Amino acid sequence: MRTGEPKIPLLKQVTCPTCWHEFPPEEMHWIAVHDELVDERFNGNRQLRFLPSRFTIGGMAYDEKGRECTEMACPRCGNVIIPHLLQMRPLFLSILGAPGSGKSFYLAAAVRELQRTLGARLNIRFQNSNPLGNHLITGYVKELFDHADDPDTTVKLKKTELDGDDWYYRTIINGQDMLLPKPYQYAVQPSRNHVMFRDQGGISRVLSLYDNAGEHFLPGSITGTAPVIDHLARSEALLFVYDPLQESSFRERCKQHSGALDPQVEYAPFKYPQADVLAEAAAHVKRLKKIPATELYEKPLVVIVQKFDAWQPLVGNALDKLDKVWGVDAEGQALLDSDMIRTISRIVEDLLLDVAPAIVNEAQSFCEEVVFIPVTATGRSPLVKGMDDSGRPDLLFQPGTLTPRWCELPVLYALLRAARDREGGALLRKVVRKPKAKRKREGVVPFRQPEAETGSTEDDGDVSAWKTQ
Ligand SMILES: Nc1nc2c(ncn2[C@@H]2O[C@H](COP(=O)(O)OP(=O)(O)O)[C@@H](O)[C@H]2O)c(=O)[nH]1
Ligand SMILES: [Mg+2]
Ligand SMILES: [Zn+2]
Repeated sequence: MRTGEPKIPLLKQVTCPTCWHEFPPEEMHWIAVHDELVDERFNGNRQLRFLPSRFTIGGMAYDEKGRECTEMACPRCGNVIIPHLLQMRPLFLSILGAPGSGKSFYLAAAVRELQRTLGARLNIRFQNSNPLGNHLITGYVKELFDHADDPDTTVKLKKTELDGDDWYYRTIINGQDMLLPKPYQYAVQPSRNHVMFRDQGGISRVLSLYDNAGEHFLPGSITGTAPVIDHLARSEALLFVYDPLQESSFRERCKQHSGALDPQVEYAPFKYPQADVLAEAAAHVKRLKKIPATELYEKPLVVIVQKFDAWQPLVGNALDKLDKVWGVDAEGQALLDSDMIRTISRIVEDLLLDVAPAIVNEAQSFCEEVVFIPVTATGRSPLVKGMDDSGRPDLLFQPGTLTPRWCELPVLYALLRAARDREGGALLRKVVRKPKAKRKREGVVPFRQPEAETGSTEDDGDVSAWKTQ
């Protein structure tokens, strides 16, 4: 850490984001560096994981051949534990949804938007905590958002596999082969201008995101040795990616509106029963949490209504206020207008109730708090170029031409609720509106809008003065 950075104390318990084992830091294993030191527990396929007894002055362990180690590992599953997890509490966020709903695209766009906006405009540092472990997402972001030298290049993302090593961690626990989901980890901390910079221990978090193959959420696909979706029960919020274009009623409604149609409206490459996928996830969470089927789950469910670019004609500009729901106040506190998010959520919910009500009913019978957030990961329709191996139209995009919208909001919504300390400090705070007349009398601190997007620090009059809660 640079000098002048506040010291964050060590946590009393570390949580492994791969197998969710909780253990005190003194039980941490280290990964041997010397070639000859392999781990019999993993059939000799991995470097030895061990409890060290000798350390360098800098606090690194020595392996038994005297080599200095740099990486730590979970004593249960053996996967790498990043140093941030010793100091910052984890915040698990599960991304779930049917195959083809746009989860991988969403994840890439969300990470890219969070990287661009948090540091520059919300006084929050969003750091890639695990460059090696996050390489898949970094690759997605690069593939979709980096301009290619050749303007005719088109790309698509690799399909998330059911058991590929890029997505899952294969290990042996108590002699049993296990397939565990890989977390993608990012540290979120207040930056220098944030009001909580000097006191950030309790509000900084390591975000752990999971990208499963959609098939894992289909009924009957979960087994005891592949608890690949058990992260659902650890999550602070469940992010359900819903693709309205998979519903024939929704496609019909889109066709009634003029304008260029997304190829996925003309022909849906995927048509999964998405409400059933959510129902299966709900049943799984309730089983793990031992909640009766009739009770509601306490964590929020964010239904991410994907591919907004394609269904935008159904709502016109009614959702555009989402462009201005975050900013910072005069003290540097990051703010989120969750009331406005809920207002927009009701518009989206009404549309779904009218056109494809099953998903709304399922969501309402799962969680106490449900919020519908529209997003587009691409801002535009894909191009169709022939057929793929499974006989579906091959959907491609020109890299560097994508313009995501609102993809950061589901994560900010989860941070608003979860990144808080016991003394009332918060990484993000909810803004409360005051009646206009009262605002004038009290001269409340104006809310600073994201300047690059609005081109001014003035609001459109509706939210001219904000106050934190
Ligand atoms: N129109 C539109 N299409 C999208 C968007 N995001 C993804 N898609 C399309 O949906 C397909 C499935 O997306 P993907 O992220 O691979 O789905 P996953 O199986 O849920 O991970 C992609 O091939 C894209 O063509 C979006 O924001 N807008
Ligand atoms: Mg995927
Ligand atoms: Zn573990």
